[in-house]
Amino acid sequence: MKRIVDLRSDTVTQPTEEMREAMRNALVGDDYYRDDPTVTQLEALAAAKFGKEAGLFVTSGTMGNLVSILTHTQRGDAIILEADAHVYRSETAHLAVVAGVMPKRVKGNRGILDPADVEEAIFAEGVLYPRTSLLCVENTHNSAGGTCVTPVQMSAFRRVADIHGMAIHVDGARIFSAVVALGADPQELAKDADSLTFCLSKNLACPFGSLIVANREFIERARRNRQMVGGGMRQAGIMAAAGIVALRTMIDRLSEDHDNARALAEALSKLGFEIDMEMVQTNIVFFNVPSEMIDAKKFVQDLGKLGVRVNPPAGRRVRMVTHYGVKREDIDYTLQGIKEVIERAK
Ligand code: TLP
Repeated sequence: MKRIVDLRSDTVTQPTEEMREAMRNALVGDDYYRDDPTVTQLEALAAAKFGKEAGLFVTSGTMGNLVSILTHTQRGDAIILEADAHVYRSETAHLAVVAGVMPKRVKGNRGILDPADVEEAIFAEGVLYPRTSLLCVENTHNSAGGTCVTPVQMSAFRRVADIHGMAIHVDGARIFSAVVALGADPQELAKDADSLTFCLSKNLACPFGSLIVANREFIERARRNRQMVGGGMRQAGIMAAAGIVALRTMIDRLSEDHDNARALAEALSKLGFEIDMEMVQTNIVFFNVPSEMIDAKKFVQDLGKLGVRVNPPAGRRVRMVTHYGVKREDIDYTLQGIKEVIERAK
């Protein structure tokens, strides 16, 4: 059988055997009545991991971000986020359609905001201006190539936020990649955030779900907002069971994905692809396909024929994501395929 290497995203991961077993055996109940012991356990575990009081199980990263934003803001508020933040670019405009907030985009350096620029972006006080109630920080930053926000940078955001009465939400869809790459304590990384969302269904390889962690009062209000957007769940322990396994077994291994991404990036660079190696910090590799080498669309299509799956390029820009389902031999196979494809295009 032809090898398939799926580099489209870490969302393509299959659950581990241990997850499937835990899901099959999970104790469940109606979570509306707070009767699902497995959901309750996962929420407590997630909160403890980040040193927060409480957690809330939600269906997706998008829902986690939306519910958090709804809980922090009022309609008509402004929120500050990095210019290419996932919340802004890739969440179907829920900021506008559902939350009714105004995004104020600030360009970061490789996705990382400068606190001085954040401060400058805050609207003045007065009847003319929206209230700037929230700063959203993405860690790791997806479209900047999986770059990490450090605890020191978080503290600098906190100082600005405190001066201006702003809350901080972290879109930590891949926060555990930052934890592992920085060698940081998750509590240290989360301590300056008022709320944080992380995903189980990406690099941690679960089939479903994300969590919001924050203080108890925030989580109670977030629970109402989750209900409002249709995210109230029943016997969700079936899903939560996989999350409990993930938090125990899938974090330390992320360094393997990071090493694979690094190896892939270094080889791509040697082959003549344009790549900013400083952006390759975790499991995401972005690079440009030089047009004189091959047309980027053709490059992706030809790789697909060899079983190497990659999302369609944005112009000349291609993304490859490493994950639990990609072993070192798959990276070697991918590189072999890339060499073949560019050789044939000569
Ligand atoms: N990222 C996905 C999607 O863009 C399809 C991907 O393949 O990378 N925050 C960040 C930083 C994300 O990367 C994503 C998803 C989300 C939020 C949303 O999570 P989901 O897909 O669970 O709604």
